[in-house]
Amino acid sequence: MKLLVTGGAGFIGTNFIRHIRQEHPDWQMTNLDKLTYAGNLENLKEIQDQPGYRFVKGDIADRKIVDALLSGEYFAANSLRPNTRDLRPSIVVNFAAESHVDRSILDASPFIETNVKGTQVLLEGAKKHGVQRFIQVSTDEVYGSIDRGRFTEESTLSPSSPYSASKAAADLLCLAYFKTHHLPVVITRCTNNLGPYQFPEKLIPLAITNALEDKPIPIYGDGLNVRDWIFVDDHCKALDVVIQKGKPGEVYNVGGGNEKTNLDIIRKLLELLNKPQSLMQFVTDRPAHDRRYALDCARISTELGWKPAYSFEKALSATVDWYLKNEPWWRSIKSGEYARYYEEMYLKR
Ligand code: NAD
Ligand code: TDX
Repeated sequence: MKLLVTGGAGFIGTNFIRHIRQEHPDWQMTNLDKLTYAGNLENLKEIQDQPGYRFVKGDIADRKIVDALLSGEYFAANSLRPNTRDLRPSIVVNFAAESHVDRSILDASPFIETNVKGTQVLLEGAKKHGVQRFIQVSTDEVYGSIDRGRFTEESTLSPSSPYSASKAAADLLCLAYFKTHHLPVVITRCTNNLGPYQFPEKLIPLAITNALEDKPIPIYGDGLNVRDWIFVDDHCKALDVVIQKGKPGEVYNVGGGNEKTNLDIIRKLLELLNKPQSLMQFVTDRPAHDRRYALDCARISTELGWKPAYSFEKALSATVDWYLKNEPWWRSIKSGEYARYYEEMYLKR
């Protein structure tokens, strides 16, 4: 297997690259990442010099670099080693995205550029160079909010934020390339991930790290919004199965089966960290804040035999442990450019 992984220096991409190294050491991987604020090569330090893995800094919306990578010319031009000529990827796994809803409310432009245009550039390159499987890593947010019941893969797309609208647009482009050009695209729509290496702008790492610094944890609205949480390892295992057995043109919902309100989570985290509940601070709600996400994941379990292994409790305590043990990782992020963004976001509320 020869994979082009995009956005591999971000949260889920990092965990995925580590998972593949562990489970399939013979698979070749090229990681194309623009290294935005969310990309961090520190995450892959132990892997960076291993044979079979290489990092390329670049933008998925840049036709030239995508074309050079998917044709294999990039490797021939950049290395004297003759065996690198044969590194033309047969599989694309597209994680690269602007991924934070709050940022998409402040400025949607990078979301359109990367999530929509970038995906289209990758699809076009994949079509031109005969890629055998194109995995689009999508999200449950494309369906919008649901008060009762669960979304199936056939549910209508009804995104609420510029982020989820850009992901829905990308999904529709992927399906159009399947129908029009028979490009073997498979889409996964996963619920909220938690685990190591998540950028501390997202609820769980933000709450853990703020609590460790005795800083208030902002709770949007009444804190009763519900998300279904999945440990990132379980998501990576689902993607591994989809790469090997997913049906072209198909969409697979991927969920952890752990519906929690934001308040449930923050209360539990403060308990685990032995910090006072008074650190919770209710702030103005996020505009168009989806009330509840819930997925029916029967297709991936019955057709591909995948099921999540982690309970929410196990996932949360593994995540807390990781942040406790990796303080320099999150401290360097929180003391840099991100600190200014956070102050601005938080003071606005
Ligand atoms: P992330 O923000 O942590 O990482 C995104 C990565 O993409 C970063 O390394 C960044 O540098 C890179 N990137 C951004 N723009 C790029 C571009 N134009 N070209 C190349 N690289 C670029 O995101 P994440 O949480 O790891 O999410 C990965 C994917 O999974 C996204 O597509 C997201 O929509 C999807 N997803 C995330 C979750 C979640 O809970 N985090 C759930 C479901 C689906
Ligand atoms: O400070 C906060 N306070 C708060 O109450 C933050 C950052 C979030 N929240 C709430 C909003 C949501 O109800 O917590 C919930 C989770 O928020 P996020 O961590 O921002 O995630 P969400 O908006 O649910 O989207 C995530 O899951 C789906 C990822 O960011 C997306 O990339 C993925 O597609």
